[in-house]
Amino acid sequence: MDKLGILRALEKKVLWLSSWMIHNANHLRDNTDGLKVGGHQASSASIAGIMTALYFDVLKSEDRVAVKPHGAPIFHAIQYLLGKQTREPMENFRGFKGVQSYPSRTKDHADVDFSTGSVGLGVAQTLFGSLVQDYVRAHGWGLERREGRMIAIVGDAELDEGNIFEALLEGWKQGLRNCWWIVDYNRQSLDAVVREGLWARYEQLFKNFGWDVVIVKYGSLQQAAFKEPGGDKLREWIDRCPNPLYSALVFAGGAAWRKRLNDELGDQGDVSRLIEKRSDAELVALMNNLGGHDLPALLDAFHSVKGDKPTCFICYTIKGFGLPFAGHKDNHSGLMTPAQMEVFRKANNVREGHEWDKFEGLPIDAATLEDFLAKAPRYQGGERQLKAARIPVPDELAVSIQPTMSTQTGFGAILNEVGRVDSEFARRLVTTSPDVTVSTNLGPWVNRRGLFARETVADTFKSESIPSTFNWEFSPRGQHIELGIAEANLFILLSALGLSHVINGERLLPVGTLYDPFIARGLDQLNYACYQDARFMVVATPSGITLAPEGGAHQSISEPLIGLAQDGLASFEPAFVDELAGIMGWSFAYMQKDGGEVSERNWLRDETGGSVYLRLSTRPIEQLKREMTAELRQQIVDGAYWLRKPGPNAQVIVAYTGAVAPEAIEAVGLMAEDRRDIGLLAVTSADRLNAGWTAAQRARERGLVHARSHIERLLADVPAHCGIVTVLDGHPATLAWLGAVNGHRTRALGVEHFGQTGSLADLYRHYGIDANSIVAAAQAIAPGRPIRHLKALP
Ligand SMILES: Cc1ncc(C[n+]2csc(CCOP(=O)(O)OP(=O)(O)O)c2C)c(N)n1
Ligand SMILES: [Mg+2]
Repeated sequence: MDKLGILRALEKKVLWLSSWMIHNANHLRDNTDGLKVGGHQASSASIAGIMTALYFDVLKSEDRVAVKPHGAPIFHAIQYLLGKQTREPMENFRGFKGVQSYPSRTKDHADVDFSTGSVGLGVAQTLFGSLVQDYVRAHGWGLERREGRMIAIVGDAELDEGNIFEALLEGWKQGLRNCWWIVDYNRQSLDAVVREGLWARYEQLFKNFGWDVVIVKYGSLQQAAFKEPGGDKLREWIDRCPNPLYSALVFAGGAAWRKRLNDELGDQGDVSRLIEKRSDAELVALMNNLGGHDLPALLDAFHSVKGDKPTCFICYTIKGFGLPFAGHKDNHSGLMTPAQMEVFRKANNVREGHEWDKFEGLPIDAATLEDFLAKAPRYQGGERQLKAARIPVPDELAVSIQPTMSTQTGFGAILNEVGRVDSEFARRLVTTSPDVTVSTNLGPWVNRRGLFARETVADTFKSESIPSTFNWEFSPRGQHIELGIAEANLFILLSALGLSHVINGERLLPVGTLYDPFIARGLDQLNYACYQDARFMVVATPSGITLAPEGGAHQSISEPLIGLAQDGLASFEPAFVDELAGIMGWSFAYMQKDGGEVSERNWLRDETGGSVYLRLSTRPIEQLKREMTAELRQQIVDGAYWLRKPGPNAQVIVAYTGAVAPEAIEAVGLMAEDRRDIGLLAVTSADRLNAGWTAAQRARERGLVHARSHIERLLADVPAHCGIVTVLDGHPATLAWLGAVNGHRTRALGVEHFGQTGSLADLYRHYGIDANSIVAAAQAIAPGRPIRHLKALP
């Protein structure tokens, strides 16, 4: 049997297994909750041919793939045939611990290169994955490995997602190579049939950005028919036929094709005979034979690409190809009925009870198929999920602390110090920013380490001897990747940099900066990066209403809650630069931990690691003169420490986070005259405190009776009647939960409404986070003698 025959048999099997997997989950498996299970038989069928050509022939071990999310069943079926997936999780598709609805690096225990799910993101991930591969190799790492192609299988409607075009532009700027986007051009989205002639817009667009475009429109049967007498007329008809009509005829079948073609091409000599001489079945085979379902056409297209130019393949397909609802515009969530499945089973020669057998019903013997699969180029290069050693991180990141300083300045100073020394740690650091490099204080680091580009570009201002604070020279050795203003790109680039250890086998320590409010602009991308366990540090600065004159459009309110709730991201908001230095040192080690399940004993993910979010400020505040002990550093990392420990008769404590430290300190100072036992709690990470508390409670409920979290220990001696005033420049709910730890009455101060321009004093007063408001809140929840200094509130 020749290769093509084997691939055709495997294509059939892949379609069968994917359809059966979905059928089994929806119709056969016990359904205990009455919820629809779902799965996309039609979208999967659409890529059966493309995926067969790729995984069984075209892909090499070093290639990396993002599969269209709802085509996951095809991916799982292929992995099963290749011996990388077992039957049980497939029987449990979309069930607990079963194979996932959308390919997942972390949840599928199979060989997933990039997770997908939120359409558009996996596509951009391949582009940035390729840029990162170039970065790694330009720095002289991993050169013993072959360069991989980064490949996305893209739904045509997926191309409506704007993030793809943001990525495309960035790819052009950075000289993208080795990237393939294979568009499943079935001309159907979830709801509808797509606009006519989209392919031509895409063709132009991709070419404009320096890509090659390969249109895989006609299958080999069609190509042969076009060469017959009258074939050119048939081809013209196909090219003229509107998308919805073609889809409808595909759905309607042979008789409908014949009628329509006769109506429009009858009595026209050669072309009429071309149609007449075919049976209905042959006519269907011919008209359905679009390039994206034709293995010879696909193999030819993929294998013809030489060189590393980015390439977009537009593969014409039919949604639901080979299934009863092929071409029907409502087929997105369509499932074959049990009766239809029965017909499909018989058509595939699958005996009852043998539905999961790998080679059941194929016209080729098992030994031949096994042998072919064992030789698939995809698995000829050893282990595909790579590992990289940890980079040693100094315990203490050096920084010289000025008497008055902001955390943002501190951040720049710390990186500047790191950049000064030629250590492995410094070499593996890579920074990036969407056009806010200078304004987030990365300038000194970039001056030392340079900008990255594959080709050297001199700084014209420097060569023209025009003085400038910043050296803007690009070279392959540079360690800062400058992005255009697109926060979505920042997070996908961080996602790609942060997976380098598993994708390229070379560890990077990525640090990305942006303004805090614009996290929301790339939030889905941030979530996506965390979901696939990429490891990075995102530094968001400035933040809150503290950037007062900038006004409400740039002031962030909800970001601390994002930091609290985002899985896979440890969030910190330090007030002082010595805290920041401790947190950053710890973070670079945390980013390198091994991953895996979060266990009850591992409350703070300290064994499994994750990414880190630092919310910083431009407000210069007076620094504390103190010794940074190991114990204090640990408390800072765990999320809080007593700046002033409350006495046994405390009536009130103030817990603050971040840039409002001076207000909290001032308020406590004012109150201390009358309330000697007052306490002041510095909260450096509401996120880690909260995670620890939740996990400790859960652990106790499961029998670990001695489990205590950091915040429980800190509050253990605070008397029951004591009130807590919490305050931060962000949404008050971030710290409001502190009262629930031990049942203390709590008043949570913060910002709930859009900010506005003003001076710091104006705004802190207006939003009620100044010292006066803190004192007033304390008076209200823990009445004592009125404080003399208290001013009337506005
Ligand atoms: C960001 C996002 N929005 C919406 C969805 C829901 N969704 C899943 S598939 C789909 C349509 C995709 O159409 P297309 O890309 O053409 O793939 P096809 O189903 O035709 O294979 C939509 C809207 C999603 N997964 N992600
Ligand atoms: Mg589509």
